[in-house]
Amino acid sequence: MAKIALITGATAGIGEACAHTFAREGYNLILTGRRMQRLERLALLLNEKYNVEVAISCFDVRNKEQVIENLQGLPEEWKQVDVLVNNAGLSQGLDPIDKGNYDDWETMIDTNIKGLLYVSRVVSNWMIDNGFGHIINLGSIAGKEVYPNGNVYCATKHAVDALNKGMRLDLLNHGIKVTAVHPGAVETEFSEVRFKGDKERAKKVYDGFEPLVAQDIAETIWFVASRPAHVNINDIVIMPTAQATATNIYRG
Ligand code: NDP
Ligand code: 8X3
Repeated sequence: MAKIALITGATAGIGEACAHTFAREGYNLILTGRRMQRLERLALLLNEKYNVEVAISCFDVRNKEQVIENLQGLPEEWKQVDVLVNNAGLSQGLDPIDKGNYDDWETMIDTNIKGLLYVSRVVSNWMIDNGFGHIINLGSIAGKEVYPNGNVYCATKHAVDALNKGMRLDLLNHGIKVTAVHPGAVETEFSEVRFKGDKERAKKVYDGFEPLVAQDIAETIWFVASRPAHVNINDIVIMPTAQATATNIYRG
């Protein structure tokens, strides 16, 4: 029987690249996100290209009831999840703490921390019942360092780092693997979302150096997921060669 990967935030960027990569490796997929049309298009494409089965679950990770209802509503056979990629996440704004936008703060905290928790709560129970599973959490270099005006986004990714460690401890006796993947700059829709659709400003983030692309992270996640059963990679930081720290980028 084909293995199953559940990928949150599969409508763009790293999540979408993970969907392609796991499908290429023969996994059936549960893909989630808020943009139904993108999910439908991707499901069709992956089914045709790789002959894998794809289930779609469209919800906002910030809405606890929606998360529980949609995931628990999946047919039982889809709950045999081998790999959960906790990828859905975002940054909003880049303001100093004294000028921070309350809505931005809440969106980041609700998505990156609470959303990840809601999904993990449901899926970790399936994994416990199944007796197997691997949770891969998308952290960030922002979860290892704090940079000017990154305040709340960095706090949410530090929380992911802590939750990653906590999950590993709590799920240890169930044989469930837990890994965090922490990327530096990856050119996706991330900066466009951070700067609320300002494409010019978003593009500048990646000016003058070669950033990572989503596929670089998807291949890393696949590497982590495909280690032998007795091997767990706890934590991995992956940066563009031109980036030494969150703010130290060599732009030629
Ligand atoms: P993208 O903006 O390209 O993709 C983000 C994904 O998250 C989308 O599929 C989006 O789907 C989903 N998402 C966002 N909010 C919600 C929500 N409330 N409910 C459900 N899904 C949601 O960004 P990336 O691919 O770059 O980001 C993926 C992850 O990687 C994030 O956790 C990010 O913090 C992390 N990361 C990114 C880095 C980068 O430089 N790009 C570096 C380090 C970490 P939809 O809008 O359809 O809901
Ligand atoms: C995304 C990378 O440096 O913009 O998590 O925080 S950074």
